[in-house]
Amino acid sequence: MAFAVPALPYAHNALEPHISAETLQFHHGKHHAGYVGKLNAAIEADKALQGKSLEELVASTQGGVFNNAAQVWNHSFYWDSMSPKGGGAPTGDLAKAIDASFGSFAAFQDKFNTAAGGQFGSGWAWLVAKADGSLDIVTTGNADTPATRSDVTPLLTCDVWEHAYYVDYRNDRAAYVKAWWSLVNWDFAQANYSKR
Ligand code: MN3
Repeated sequence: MAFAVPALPYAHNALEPHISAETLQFHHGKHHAGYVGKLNAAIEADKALQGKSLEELVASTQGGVFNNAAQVWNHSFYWDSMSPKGGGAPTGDLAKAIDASFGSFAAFQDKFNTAAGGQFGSGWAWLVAKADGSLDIVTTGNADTPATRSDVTPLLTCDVWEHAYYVDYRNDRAAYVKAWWSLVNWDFAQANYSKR
Protein backbone atom coordinates (compact mmCIF):
# COMPACT_ATOMS: atom_id res chain seq x y z
CA MET A 1 0.00 0.00 0.00
CA ALA A 2 1.83 3.07 -1.24
CA PHE A 3 1.67 6.44 0.45
CA ALA A 4 -0.06 9.21 -1.47
CA VAL A 5 1.11 12.79 -1.73
CA PRO A 6 -1.32 14.60 0.57
CA ALA A 7 -3.16 17.49 -1.04
CA LEU A 8 -2.12 20.96 0.03
CA PRO A 9 -4.72 22.28 2.49
CA TYR A 10 -5.07 25.46 0.35
CA ALA A 11 -4.56 26.64 -3.22
CA HIS A 12 -1.00 27.11 -4.49
CA ASN A 13 -1.46 30.89 -4.62
CA ALA A 14 -3.28 31.14 -1.29
CA LEU A 15 -0.21 32.12 0.74
CA GLU A 16 0.76 35.02 -1.53
CA PRO A 17 2.31 37.51 -1.16
CA HIS A 18 4.26 35.82 1.64
CA ILE A 19 5.00 32.55 -0.18
CA SER A 20 4.48 32.39 -3.94
CA ALA A 21 2.54 29.87 -5.97
CA GLU A 22 5.81 29.03 -7.74
CA THR A 23 7.43 28.11 -4.43
CA LEU A 24 4.49 25.93 -3.39
CA GLN A 25 4.30 24.25 -6.79
CA PHE A 26 7.94 23.21 -6.45
CA HIS A 27 7.98 22.63 -2.71
CA HIS A 28 4.85 20.47 -2.67
CA GLY A 29 4.86 19.14 -6.22
CA LYS A 30 8.57 18.32 -6.52
CA HIS A 31 10.14 18.15 -3.05
CA HIS A 32 7.31 16.69 -0.96
CA ALA A 33 6.19 14.46 -3.81
CA GLY A 34 9.79 13.38 -4.32
CA TYR A 35 10.09 12.20 -0.74
CA VAL A 36 6.83 10.25 -1.10
CA GLY A 37 8.06 8.62 -4.31
CA LYS A 38 11.40 7.59 -2.80
CA LEU A 39 9.70 6.29 0.34
CA ASN A 40 7.31 4.20 -1.74
CA ALA A 41 10.21 2.80 -3.78
CA ALA A 42 12.03 1.82 -0.58
CA ILE A 43 8.90 0.11 0.79
CA GLU A 44 8.36 -1.69 -2.50
CA ALA A 45 11.91 -3.04 -2.29
CA ASP A 46 11.85 -4.17 1.36
CA LYS A 47 9.09 -6.41 2.72
CA ALA A 48 10.06 -5.55 6.32
CA LEU A 49 8.87 -1.98 5.72
CA GLN A 50 5.48 -2.95 4.33
CA GLY A 51 2.26 -2.44 6.28
CA LYS A 52 3.71 0.17 8.62
CA SER A 53 2.19 3.58 9.22
CA LEU A 54 4.20 6.67 8.39
CA GLU A 55 4.75 7.31 12.11
CA GLU A 56 5.96 3.73 12.60
CA LEU A 57 8.43 4.14 9.74
CA VAL A 58 9.73 7.43 11.15
CA ALA A 59 10.20 5.81 14.55
CA SER A 60 11.81 2.57 13.39
CA THR A 61 14.06 3.35 10.41
CA GLN A 62 17.40 5.01 9.77
CA GLY A 63 19.30 6.39 6.79
CA GLY A 64 17.53 6.95 3.52
CA VAL A 65 14.23 5.37 4.54
CA PHE A 66 14.09 7.51 7.67
CA ASN A 67 15.04 10.63 5.72
CA ASN A 68 12.21 10.21 3.25
CA ALA A 69 9.59 9.08 5.80
CA ALA A 70 10.42 11.92 8.17
CA GLN A 71 10.42 14.48 5.35
CA VAL A 72 6.96 13.28 4.29
CA TRP A 73 5.70 13.73 7.86
CA ASN A 74 7.50 17.06 8.37
CA HIS A 75 6.12 18.57 5.17
CA SER A 76 2.51 17.62 5.93
CA PHE A 77 2.96 19.19 9.34
CA TYR A 78 4.49 22.30 7.76
CA TRP A 79 1.59 22.82 5.33
CA ASP A 80 -0.82 22.61 8.26
CA SER A 81 1.31 25.05 10.25
CA MET A 82 0.33 27.77 7.76
CA SER A 83 -3.01 29.14 6.62
CA PRO A 84 -4.18 31.92 4.29
CA LYS A 85 -6.15 33.10 7.33
CA GLY A 86 -3.17 32.71 9.67
CA GLY A 87 -0.86 35.17 11.34
CA GLY A 88 -1.45 37.39 14.31
CA ALA A 89 -1.11 36.02 17.80
CA PRO A 90 -2.59 32.98 19.55
CA THR A 91 -5.35 33.17 22.11
CA GLY A 92 -6.53 31.04 25.01
CA ASP A 93 -4.34 28.58 26.90
CA LEU A 94 -1.69 28.50 24.16
CA ALA A 95 -1.23 32.27 24.51
CA LYS A 96 -0.93 31.86 28.27
CA ALA A 97 1.63 29.06 27.82
CA ILE A 98 3.70 31.24 25.47
CA ASP A 99 3.73 34.08 28.01
CA ALA A 100 4.60 31.69 30.85
CA SER A 101 7.37 29.94 28.89
CA PHE A 102 9.00 32.85 27.06
CA GLY A 103 7.88 35.98 28.95
CA SER A 104 5.82 37.45 26.11
CA PHE A 105 4.72 36.76 22.55
CA ALA A 106 7.37 39.19 21.26
CA ALA A 107 10.08 37.41 23.25
CA PHE A 108 8.87 34.08 21.86
CA GLN A 109 9.07 35.43 18.31
CA ASP A 110 12.60 36.76 18.91
CA LYS A 111 13.74 33.41 20.26
CA PHE A 112 12.10 31.50 17.40
CA ASN A 113 13.65 33.83 14.80
CA THR A 114 17.08 33.33 16.34
CA ALA A 115 16.64 29.56 16.37
CA ALA A 116 15.35 29.39 12.79
CA GLY A 117 18.08 31.72 11.55
CA GLY A 118 20.78 29.87 13.46
CA GLN A 119 19.99 26.37 12.22
CA PHE A 120 23.10 25.66 10.13
CA GLY A 121 22.21 24.34 6.70
CA SER A 122 18.97 22.51 6.04
CA GLY A 123 16.46 21.82 8.78
CA TRP A 124 13.42 22.85 10.72
CA ALA A 125 12.42 25.13 13.61
CA TRP A 126 9.65 23.88 15.89
CA LEU A 127 7.44 25.07 18.69
CA VAL A 128 6.88 22.07 20.96
CA ALA A 129 5.00 21.41 24.17
CA LYS A 130 6.47 19.45 27.06
CA ALA A 131 4.46 17.06 29.22
CA ASP A 132 3.94 19.72 31.91
CA GLY A 133 2.35 22.06 29.36
CA SER A 134 5.31 24.41 29.11
CA LEU A 135 6.65 25.24 25.66
CA ASP A 136 10.06 25.07 24.03
CA ILE A 137 11.67 25.88 20.71
CA VAL A 138 13.82 23.22 19.06
CA THR A 139 15.63 22.98 15.76
CA THR A 140 16.39 19.81 13.83
CA GLY A 141 18.85 19.23 10.99
CA ASN A 142 17.96 17.79 7.59
CA ALA A 143 15.03 15.35 8.06
CA ASP A 144 15.28 15.04 11.83
CA THR A 145 11.98 15.56 13.58
CA PRO A 146 10.47 15.75 17.05
CA ALA A 147 7.46 13.81 15.69
CA THR A 148 8.43 10.59 17.43
CA ARG A 149 9.92 12.05 20.60
CA SER A 150 8.01 10.87 23.66
CA ASP A 151 8.91 13.93 25.75
CA VAL A 152 7.53 16.67 23.50
CA THR A 153 4.56 17.30 21.19
CA PRO A 154 5.17 19.40 18.05
CA LEU A 155 2.78 22.35 17.75
CA LEU A 156 4.15 24.27 14.73
CA THR A 157 7.05 24.09 12.33
CA CYS A 158 8.90 26.36 9.92
CA ASP A 159 10.85 24.65 7.13
CA VAL A 160 14.23 26.38 6.84
CA TRP A 161 15.60 24.31 3.96
CA GLU A 162 16.60 26.73 1.19
CA HIS A 163 14.00 25.20 -1.14
CA ALA A 164 11.33 26.71 1.16
CA TYR A 165 12.40 30.28 0.41
CA TYR A 166 15.01 30.62 -2.32
CA VAL A 167 12.56 31.43 -5.14
CA ASP A 168 10.91 34.22 -3.13
CA TYR A 169 13.68 35.49 -0.86
CA ARG A 170 16.92 34.15 -2.38
CA ASN A 171 19.34 33.63 0.52
CA ASP A 172 17.44 35.86 2.96
CA ARG A 173 16.12 33.29 5.43
CA ALA A 174 15.25 36.00 7.96
CA ALA A 175 12.88 37.69 5.49
CA TYR A 176 11.16 34.34 4.84
CA VAL A 177 10.77 33.60 8.56
CA LYS A 178 9.36 37.11 9.04
CA ALA A 179 6.82 36.39 6.28
CA TRP A 180 6.02 32.98 7.82
CA TRP A 181 4.67 34.76 10.92
CA SER A 182 1.95 36.25 8.71
CA LEU A 183 0.79 32.72 7.87
CA VAL A 184 1.05 30.88 11.18
CA ASN A 185 -1.99 28.68 11.76
CA TRP A 186 -2.64 29.21 15.46
CA ASP A 187 -5.79 27.04 15.31
CA PHE A 188 -3.57 24.11 14.27
CA ALA A 189 -1.07 24.86 17.04
CA GLN A 190 -3.85 25.13 19.61
CA ALA A 191 -5.40 21.85 18.43
CA ASN A 192 -2.03 20.10 18.82
CA TYR A 193 -1.57 21.69 22.24
CA SER A 194 -5.04 20.58 23.37
CA LYS A 195 -4.61 16.94 22.32
CA ARG A 196 -1.08 16.41 23.67
MN1 MN3 B 1 10.86 21.47 2.51
